[in-house]
Amino acid sequence: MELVNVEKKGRIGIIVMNNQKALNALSEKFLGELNEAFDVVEADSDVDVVIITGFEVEVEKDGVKKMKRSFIAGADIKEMLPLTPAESIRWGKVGSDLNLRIENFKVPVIAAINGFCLGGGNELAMSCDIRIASDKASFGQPEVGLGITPGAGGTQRLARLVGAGIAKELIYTGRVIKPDEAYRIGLVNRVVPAEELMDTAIALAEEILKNSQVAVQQSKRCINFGLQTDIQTGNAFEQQAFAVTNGTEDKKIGMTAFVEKNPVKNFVGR
Ligand code: DAK
Repeated sequence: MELVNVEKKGRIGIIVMNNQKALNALSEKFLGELNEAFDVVEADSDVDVVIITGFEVEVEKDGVKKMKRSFIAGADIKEMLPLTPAESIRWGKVGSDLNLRIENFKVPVIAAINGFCLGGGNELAMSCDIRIASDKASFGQPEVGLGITPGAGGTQRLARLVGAGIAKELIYTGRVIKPDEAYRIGLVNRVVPAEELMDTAIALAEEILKNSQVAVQQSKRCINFGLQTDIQTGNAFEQQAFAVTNGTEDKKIGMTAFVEKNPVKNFVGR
């Protein structure tokens, strides 16, 4: 992969998007590499949480040093410009499918949003389980200003996350908002200083990793399923997950530790 790096820290897979020239704009090639990066972490059975973030490098222009960073500055406008309606369906499927893949990824995916998080970038971030923002990030769905609608779940996931009224305001205006507003409307879970972003995401991942991963993954399935159905069907689905976790070694480990007044040492993930 040229534009995406995959690193590993213990049981955390870290995907770093590194398409610096285009601020991580989502071209077909870049999306292909992002899929490959998810293939890598998916194939590694030791990885129980994934963090996805963007590049951050120091650059010098006219003798002045500054940080250049981006999460994803949207879908690649230069690639989209010549698309016909028919071509846009094939082209758009790659991005849409990747977001569904992330949303349904077996293990939790945390977006550590370090910079521009626009259009298709915000759509990808919203497909992640949890979003942590740097104070240098910016968010928006600016598609209508380019004459198109959001196309990779923006109208659907933004309305579900922040409510229809706020989603409509953001999408109709295309306004770009700062992290404090993103936090206020519930688009991100928290905002931290840029230099603390990765440590915060890793600490959060480690907090998740202390628990039973069967139970975490079953919880993820229940929440995602429940958001798309009525409460009775959602509760029935949850009952199934509860039954699954009641047959695991992790349940014995967790509950025995409680009853014997010991801390849980190690869950085994089954
Ligand atoms: N596409 C292509 N290139 C981009 C880009 C983008 N979205 N964003 C930035 N770049 C490129 C710039 O063209 C520039 O390249 P060169 O000119 O140097 O070759 C380089 O990155 C640096 O950008 P700037 O010079 O503009 O950098 P600044 O710091 O001045 O500004 C910016 C950064 C992020 C504010 C600005 O670049 C910007 O406004 N970018 C566009 C943001 C935007 O409108 N994004 C939304 C795009 S629409 C779908 C799935 C998804 C979508 C649609 C359908 N289907 C599944 C159907 C999504 C649509 C979108 O995301």
